[in-house]
Amino acid sequence: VRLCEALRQALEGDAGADEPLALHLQPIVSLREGKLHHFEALLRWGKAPPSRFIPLAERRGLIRPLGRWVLQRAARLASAWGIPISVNVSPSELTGDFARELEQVMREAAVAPGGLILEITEAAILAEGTQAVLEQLRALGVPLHLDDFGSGYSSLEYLVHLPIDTLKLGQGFLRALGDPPELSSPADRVVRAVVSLGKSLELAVIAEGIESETQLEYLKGLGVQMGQGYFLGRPAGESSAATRWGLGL
Ligand code: G
Ligand code: G
Ligand code: MN
Ligand code: NA
Repeated sequence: VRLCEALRQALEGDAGADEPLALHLQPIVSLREGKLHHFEALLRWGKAPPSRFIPLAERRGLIRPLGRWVLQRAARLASAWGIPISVNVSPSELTGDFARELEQVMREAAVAPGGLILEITEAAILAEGTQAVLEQLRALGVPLHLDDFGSGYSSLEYLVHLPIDTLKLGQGFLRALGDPPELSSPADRVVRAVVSLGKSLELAVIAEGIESETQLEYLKGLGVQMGQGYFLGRPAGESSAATRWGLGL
């Protein structure tokens, strides 16, 4: 309950809040040119890990205001920097008027179409009642990236029906491959199969969790378009990210 109260204060931007909310930004890089493609926004709140306070926010009915805070902040950065930013959304956010609220946030911050990207999980797609919202988001032209692809219960059917643009290949694949990646191993075969699935469905692929040059070279060799991971850039606060990537703040 105390943690919940503290989170509420942080959300209200209370001067009394011990720990303010902050966004960290991690680059997603196009592998061929090594160029920044967009940033993923990762919510930070003091030392508490998101795996702790996001479920708390969900239980306590704070996930909508928290998600809104993230979207507004990300929208302002995307607008100021002229770089798209992807935002993680929980299944419970994709209900009701979410699409209209997002449209309003984008309008207020004057974000270009495509300037805000949503990262959704397989759980969100399978959850009751999210389909209508996903269709509305499609109608608005909001890019949808499927996060942690391959880590849950993939029902491949939805890839054909849903307005997804991009698959984010979960870190588990690179972990399973070993470093250097072991060719012809089961993990290698699965990764190749997923990359070719992406190609045939005309979905871009982002490989997550790239931690070394050998992993990067392996993925480039497979024709994976984009990557994310400590080797390409760690998550950093707003001003560090702006400095590192030469963006005006
Ligand atoms: O770097 P990292 O520990 O921050 O992220 C851990 C998890 O928290 C990831 O699965 C990520 O998707 C999730 N996460 C990070 N920021 C947000 C956010 O703003 N909203 C939601 N719903 N999840 C987030
Ligand atoms: O679930 P999602 O993909 O949204 O979570 C992203 C998480 O992955 C964040 O916690 C981020 O800090 C973490 N992350 C990003 N790059 C790497 C990496 O190269 N290695 C590891 N171990 N974690 C990473
Ligand atoms: Mn993500
Ligand atoms: Na992910």
